[in-house]
Amino acid sequence: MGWDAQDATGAARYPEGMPIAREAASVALDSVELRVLHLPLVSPFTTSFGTETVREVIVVRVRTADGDGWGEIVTQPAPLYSSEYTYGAWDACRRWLIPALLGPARVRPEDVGTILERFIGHRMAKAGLEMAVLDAALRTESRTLSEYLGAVTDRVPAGVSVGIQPSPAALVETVAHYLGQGYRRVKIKIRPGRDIADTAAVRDAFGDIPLQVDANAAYTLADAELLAALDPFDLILIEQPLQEDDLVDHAALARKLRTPVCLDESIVSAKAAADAIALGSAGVINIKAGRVGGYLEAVRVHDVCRSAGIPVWCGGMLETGIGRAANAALAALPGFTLVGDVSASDRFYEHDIVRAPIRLTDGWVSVPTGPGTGAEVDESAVDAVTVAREVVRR
Ligand code: NPQ
Ligand code: MG
Repeated sequence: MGWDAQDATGAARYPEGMPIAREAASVALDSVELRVLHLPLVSPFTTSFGTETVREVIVVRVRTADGDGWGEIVTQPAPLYSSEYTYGAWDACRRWLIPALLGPARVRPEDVGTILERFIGHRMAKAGLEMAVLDAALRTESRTLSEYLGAVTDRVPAGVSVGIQPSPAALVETVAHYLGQGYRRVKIKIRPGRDIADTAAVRDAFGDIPLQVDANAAYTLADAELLAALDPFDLILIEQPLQEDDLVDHAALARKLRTPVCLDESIVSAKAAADAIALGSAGVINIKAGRVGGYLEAVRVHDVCRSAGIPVWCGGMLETGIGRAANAALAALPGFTLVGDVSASDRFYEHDIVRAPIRLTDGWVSVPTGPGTGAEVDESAVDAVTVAREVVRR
């Protein structure tokens, strides 16, 4: 590497503007198509910020002189997990991001971030556009996303994220169901009032299984003593206990807990990861390409963490088969030493929009071997769940 992983203070640093070693073909974009899909969930998914019964998601199709590429914008209908939301991303894409992308005659995937850099935020929107360009570019070269990103394995262990259930007893039943399917690590969602007893119920029922909890920012530093009551359960980690912008409070909390603190919502870039590591706010980091603005920035987060000795795992956003394939490729990078929220499509969907939905084999997910993301989109399946569509042309 041409840069120092650590500065004089020992803090992880990632220099601005460092050229990326990986390089894919450029594509000549003709148009970008956006669709809002409504994909029914097999069961409601409840977190500390609410319940979803339908996955509203945006898929992106870029059309190029040499073929199409598909991406996915992982926003939710309302700005509850992050400030982004479906029709905010939609508007940012049609009004600003896509016209900027259609400016140059040709774009390489590595250029997308730079072209969109002057627009602040909107990382999930940018990530979905970059994914579609990456998919199109890699397909022209018959290259896989996993090879391009630097994957080192051909399968990744599958973990499951279990939403808040009506009762601790119902949670035990639900967890039993997923363990029966072969999942190798369980994450349960917690919120104030549904934390200690739920965690205790799962430990009591299943003993020593690999277990972690996700609070989705539902607590404050004043809850430190309560959260310390999770320590005896020997959890792998507690994910995002405090608000997105509470890096200093997360550092204070981490000093009071034996359970490692993992950040999700707070880590919006490689710079944010470096800052969190420098402050002692995170002993573990969850990487989601959407949250950080794309798979290329996700690799930069991975690189920062790996240099600093911080373990990472691949998060999930209830992706369709498109994002699910890409996540399996990302999770195969060497720094992903913890089991991620990499689950089978049927964890969330009865009918995915791809021809070969991600499935489990003995608790593992295969890294896709087809060109681009490796996902082959079933256009009639997409049509059947499309609720809005717009094509932006140059
Ligand atoms: C997390 N995901 O790690 C999230 C956040 C999340 C798999 O636990 C609809 C669409 C509902 C995306 C609920 C998992 C969602 C969503 C939660 C993402 O924090
Ligand atoms: Mg999370």
